[in-house]
Amino acid sequence: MNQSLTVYGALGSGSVPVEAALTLIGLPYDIVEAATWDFDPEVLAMVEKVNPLMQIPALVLPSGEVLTESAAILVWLADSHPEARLGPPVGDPRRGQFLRWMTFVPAAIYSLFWVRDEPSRLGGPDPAQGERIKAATAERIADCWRMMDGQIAPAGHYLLGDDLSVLDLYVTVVSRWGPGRNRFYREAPGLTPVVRRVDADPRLAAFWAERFPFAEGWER
Ligand SMILES: N[C@@H](CCC(=O)N[C@@H](CS)C(=O)NCC(=O)O)C(=O)O
Repeated sequence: MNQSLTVYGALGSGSVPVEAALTLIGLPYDIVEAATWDFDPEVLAMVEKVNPLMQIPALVLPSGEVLTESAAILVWLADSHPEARLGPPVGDPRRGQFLRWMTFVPAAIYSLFWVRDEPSRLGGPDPAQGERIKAATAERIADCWRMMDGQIAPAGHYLLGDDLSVLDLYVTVVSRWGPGRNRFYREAPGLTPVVRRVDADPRLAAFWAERFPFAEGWER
């Protein structure tokens, strides 16, 4: 039996907040690099063994149990390692809002990338239709960030207070995707200092450089 955790993930992908949480907790893990969006049949066949949807992230536990769904993995990690203070525990008054926003990010925003990354999945082969889908989903994502910004007033350095939580890691990574960070800054000025703080967290500097590098013009 493999004694360590294995993350099926990829550079810049939804596995990055999971890997960041593992880094902050200090848990060793192996990575199976699997950029699913390249549609390499060998990579997809490998991922399918742990996730029939052929999506990353997936976390394989030493027992062989598999967890999929980024939000579930993040909440599970926070709950399993209370000493790392990565999320309000059951009974904490912030728990409801924690679960609310941990669900909102994948339900309202992340799920749109299934079509954004490959618009022909819903729009067919017409490139013009693909462009319309890209533009419409960009607007929807921007609306969602604006709505979230209107509903959360960070009560400390981070979204839920003074402890960095997996919600901060999640929003920081997902807001780097389309329509891009500059748009996020415009739509969500209240959340902006938080993601900038997480981008600049010295505990994650080496991790970001390796797994989601700040390349020239990354904010777009
Ligand atoms: N609901 C899933 C979504 C995962 C997801 O969309 N992952 C992307 C990479 S960031 C993927 O594997 N896309 C390939 C595909 O959907 O075919 C989660 O939150 O983990």
